[in-house]
Amino acid sequence: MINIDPKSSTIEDCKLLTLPKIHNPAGNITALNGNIDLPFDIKRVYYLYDIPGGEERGGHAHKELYQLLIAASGSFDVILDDGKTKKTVNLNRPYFGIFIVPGIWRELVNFSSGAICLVLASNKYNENDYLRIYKQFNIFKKYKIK
Ligand code: T46
Repeated sequence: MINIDPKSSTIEDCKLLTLPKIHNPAGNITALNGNIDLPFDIKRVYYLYDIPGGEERGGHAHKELYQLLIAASGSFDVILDDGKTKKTVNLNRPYFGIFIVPGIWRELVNFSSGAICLVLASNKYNENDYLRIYKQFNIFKKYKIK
């Protein structure tokens, strides 16, 4: 299990992963095994769908949670922010996933019609794990970017 200090994590710790694809003329399959195809054990799966045009999701950071975000259908942009630097990752294929470490502010924007954001997460839902106010996120990071 990966272990990154959330107070000093940076956007460089977040990686765009190319996921294994089992090709089949009748339709492809991607199978994800925790701690094998992604660097954490999967404790929770959730997905965002029926997202109205122009809506944005996210707008928070996690203190301990590791996640893999996949555009299971359609496309959207993930803006990653470590308090010092930002980068935008476009997800538009079900065989790409953005691995997000704790201590990273994220915003999900530009959802296409019918987009589905599939999330594999390292822990069960815990509202105390969220930093939902940007100022509190900055205090949490204490600007200790490595
Ligand atoms: C993230 C992005 C990509 C639960 O009760 N259980 C859950 O497992 C989740 C994920 C959410 N909820 C409740 C909490 C809120 O009352 O569902 C409501 C909406 O959650 P939130 O405002 O956090 O939704 P998003 O789309 O802004 O964020 C979600 C995840 O919370 C977050 O971890 O990274 O998707």
